[in-house]
Amino acid sequence: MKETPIPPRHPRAESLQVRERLVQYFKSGVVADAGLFAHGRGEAFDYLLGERTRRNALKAMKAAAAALLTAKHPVISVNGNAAALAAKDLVNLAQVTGAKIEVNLFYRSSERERAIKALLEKAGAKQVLGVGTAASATIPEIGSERRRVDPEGVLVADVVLVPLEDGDRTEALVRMAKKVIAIDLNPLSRTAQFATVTIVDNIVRAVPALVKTAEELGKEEQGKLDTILANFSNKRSLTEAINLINQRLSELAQKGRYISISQKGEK
Ligand code: PTJ
Repeated sequence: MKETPIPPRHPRAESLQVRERLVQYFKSGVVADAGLFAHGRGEAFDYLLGERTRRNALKAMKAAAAALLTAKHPVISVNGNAAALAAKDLVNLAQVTGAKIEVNLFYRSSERERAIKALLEKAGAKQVLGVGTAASATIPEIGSERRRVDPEGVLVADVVLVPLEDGDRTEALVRMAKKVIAIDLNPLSRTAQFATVTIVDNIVRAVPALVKTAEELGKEEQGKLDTILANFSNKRSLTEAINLINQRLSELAQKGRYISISQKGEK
């Protein structure tokens, strides 16, 4: 497949490289066509957040790691965008937390299921649930193809990580008394609003940071992890994220033009 080379000195090289990765995985059948739009929406919010991991996201990561580490049946649900952008880190997270990995798609097709499973296995996953006839259970509250889940995975899970979701399933899982961890750059999305713990950050930055947090918290006693989780308020965390965007926009609005072109010789 022909890739578009991104000049490394391009001022937006990192963002363009991530975009190119998604395009390539779209062409190879991992990412749904709607996944490209979803990414664009995420990019817009990342701009508003200043394209870096903020303090409220770090706090949410601690709560998320505590939830995964203290869960009886933690499951990481993987869709096309998540596999394309963070397969290796998601596999690492599963290893560190003892979580199972399940493929769960909104735009489900057996070809995409298999392509995502292969990508996860290439990244080191020993077992991938939810593929083919393994997704034999259903969550009746969900209208979409996401209702099909693995009886050994999401169905029996007490904690589910759902990076890049659509809100319906999050709502249904919370109604089923499961703890839901979301990674979503948009603090206003239904997923972000319904989840138990929302990490408002880019999946590309959030998952490796979550692995590190889980490694550190993995050394702590259960009591400490329970306290971290009990002290976390998603409402407060979302307020912080929305306030951050608000303040940042107010500051930038004062300046109007906030990027200037440096002249030759200037630093
Ligand atoms: O692979 P499938 O078939 O399961 O389909 C996956 C998509 C992403 C197409 C599907 O879940 C979907 O339509 O999602 P939505 O409703 O567009 O929601 C995606 C959310 O993820 C939006 O709130 C985006 O802001 C957010 N988002 C997009 N890219 C990123 C992101 N959040 C974190 N990191 C990103 N890189």
